[in-house]
Amino acid sequence: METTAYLLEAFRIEGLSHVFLVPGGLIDPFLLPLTATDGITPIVAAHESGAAFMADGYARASGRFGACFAIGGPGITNMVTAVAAACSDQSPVLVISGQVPSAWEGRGGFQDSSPAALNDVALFQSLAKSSLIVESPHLVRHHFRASLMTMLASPQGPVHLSLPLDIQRTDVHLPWDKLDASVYSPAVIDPRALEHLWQILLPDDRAHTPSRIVVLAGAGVEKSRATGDLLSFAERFEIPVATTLRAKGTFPEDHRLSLGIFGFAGHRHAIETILSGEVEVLLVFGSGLSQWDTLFWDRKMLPRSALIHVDLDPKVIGRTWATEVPLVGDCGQVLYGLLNAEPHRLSALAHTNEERRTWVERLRASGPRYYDAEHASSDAVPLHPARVIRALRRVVPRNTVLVVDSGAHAVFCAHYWDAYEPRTYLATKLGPMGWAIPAGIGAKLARPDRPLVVVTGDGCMLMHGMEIHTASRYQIPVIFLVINNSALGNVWLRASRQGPGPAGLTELPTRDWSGFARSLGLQAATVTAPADLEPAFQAALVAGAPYLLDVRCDRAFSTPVTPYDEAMQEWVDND
Ligand SMILES: Cc1ncc(C[n+]2csc(CCOP(=O)(O)OP(=O)(O)O)c2C)c(N)n1
Ligand SMILES: [Mg+2]
Repeated sequence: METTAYLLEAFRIEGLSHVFLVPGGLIDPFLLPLTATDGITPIVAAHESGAAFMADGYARASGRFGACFAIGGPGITNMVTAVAAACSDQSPVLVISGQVPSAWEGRGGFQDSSPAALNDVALFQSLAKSSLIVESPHLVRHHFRASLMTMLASPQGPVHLSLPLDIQRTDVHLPWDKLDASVYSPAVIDPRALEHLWQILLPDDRAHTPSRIVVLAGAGVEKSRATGDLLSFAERFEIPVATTLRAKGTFPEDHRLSLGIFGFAGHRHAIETILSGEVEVLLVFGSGLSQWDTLFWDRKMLPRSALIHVDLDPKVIGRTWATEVPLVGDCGQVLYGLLNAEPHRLSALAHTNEERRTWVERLRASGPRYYDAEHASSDAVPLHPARVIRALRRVVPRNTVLVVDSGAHAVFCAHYWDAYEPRTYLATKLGPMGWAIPAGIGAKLARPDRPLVVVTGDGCMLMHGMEIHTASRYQIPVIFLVINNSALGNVWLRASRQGPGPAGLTELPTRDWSGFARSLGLQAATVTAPADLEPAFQAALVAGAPYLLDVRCDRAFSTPVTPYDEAMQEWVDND
């Protein structure tokens, strides 16, 4: 079988349904097999960054991996930001680029970006987990398999494989054996560390048994598919759960034990509880405890008795805070270990359930979960983004996937949208503007069974808005909600405090994004009045076709980040 057909067949065996590309001479041999591999549908994006962002969105929504193709040289360099975003979020994305024939390397050939010329393999070595060129037909299967293993092993991340044209045309004779998850992500946990954890939860001196235990769940819980076990653990022992923003949806945000988000854009219940000084044990599952996840490294989050930190990446344990119990391993394994402990331990831990239940009830009764909760019903015209997001949440089904871009709109989504399941709230850590537009398309292809809404800004539309054309071309029913505030809003909020000159640099002319969408074959509507929001969302939902809503908002509303800003100020003052 030819290399190109072989790789696509391997993708099919690994469970992919779609791959993303922009064609070109250096990947011409893929064209025929791309249209002739049962079960694999190729999606041609407008721009290579779009193709790679789509693969990233596909990976995040599916829990499998994403694959994209580009020519070497200008095609693959267009993917740099997308690979950086996948790297920051440990998203498994395979980038395959074509290359001039091996015998032409460095000899002045058109678009030669081989190691003897522009060297795109070296370019991606600093961004991807691996970046290899296949230099011999004997290495096709080996390098391909090694790339997939590297991509899928924890912590996951993007990989790049460069295939010269002569290699694309050679034959591979070995069969493809489906990769075994127990090989690339073995379930290992040190039993001594688990024992140490039990000693903290149930000390020999029972008089000092902690009752105020809180879980802070990060993306590691989602990656290890441990959300069910986290729910069981919380319910069995009445333990309140906060998530990081990145892990939004890992714990249902309307659950009686949910505190919401802790950290950037976080919720009042989570922030006030974790900073209260009342927490005795803080169990952190699968979070790198980054600047955002720690409310700007706020020391007040440290518990009275013990910080327990579970993560697959040993580098992040102890990076931010000293840790009582460092547990290197898979969150799912640790939760399983806790839930399946000896019966006497389980009943001893449950002894303090009643105390926790009253504590959590008090926390939740202390006031609204949201900061500035009244903004969600604002009648302002132009519209308040908080009102837009709450109205959207009311209209769309519970299982909707929200894909969120970069800007002030992202902060309103983080705070005012509620997510109930893992992989239903997709956003990046790196924050490349425009990511959500193509990532949403990839995510919808991975989860065709669910409604999918992309929330983006007018600035983001200027960067990658052209990809709505791809949704239209393939009739992929994504709803694109543009928070159109005639500004690079997030930056404008800061710049406007410096005067009209700086503010002017961040203002944008008001554009008719509905008109733009219609010109590309989408259905579209412009919303200017609060009362029109819900009918507009209903119409977009029933259309069953790509749809753009241009929602006119005021840029002057500040984002719900007051506690974060205060924590930042304290940090600046003290250090
Ligand atoms: C590629 C890239 N360039 C610049 C930035 C810095 N930045 C972050 S948010 C933002 C403005 C986004 O504007 P818009 O899409 O209109 O969203 P809004 O803030 O108005 O909601 C900018 C310029 C970025 N995150 N990514
Ligand atoms: Mg804007």
